[in-house]
Amino acid sequence: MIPQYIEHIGIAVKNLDEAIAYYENVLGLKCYKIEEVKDQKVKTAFFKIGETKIELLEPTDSEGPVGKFIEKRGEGIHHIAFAVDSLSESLKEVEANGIRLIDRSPKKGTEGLDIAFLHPKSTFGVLTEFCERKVE
Ligand code: CMX
Repeated sequence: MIPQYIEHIGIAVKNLDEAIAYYENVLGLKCYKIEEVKDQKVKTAFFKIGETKIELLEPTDSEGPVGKFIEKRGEGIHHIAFAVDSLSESLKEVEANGIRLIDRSPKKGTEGLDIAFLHPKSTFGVLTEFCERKVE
């Protein structure tokens, strides 16, 4: 299992509109999609840079994962997501190496991806996501 590229970087923000204005007006990137993910209690905005995306995450509920993150640690980088060939195989492999999984099996994420998270306490403080693009 070797991650192929950085699929996206998730960034927790308090206010999506204000953060989008920075990425668009200061950095000159273009937001191509805004999507609410009810399960994860977030509203997301996406930008593309090469193969990698920036995913802005605004909490819709202070008790959701991003709401709790901002409350405890403030705004900033929330997670890094690696594209992998086979999500289920990758999860088995990292678990066999003693890494704590948050998700034992793939979940449906945004952008048509199957996703699963590794716990930041066993990945040197970085919440890590694996993503696999399903052929439609
Ligand atoms: N990065 C690094 N460390 C993090 C973290 C993050 N994003 N979120 C929490 N932590 C830390 C906490 O600060 C805490 O550290 P300390 O004990 O040293 O204070 C530790 O991890 C455990 O925290 P916890 O209170 O036990 O657990 P939480 O209830 O805060 O949950 C986590 C943390 C990662 C298990 C949970 O947020 C989770 O399951 N995340 C996966 C789903 C997710 O993040 N979804 C949002 C994005 C969705 C999307 O991309 O669409």
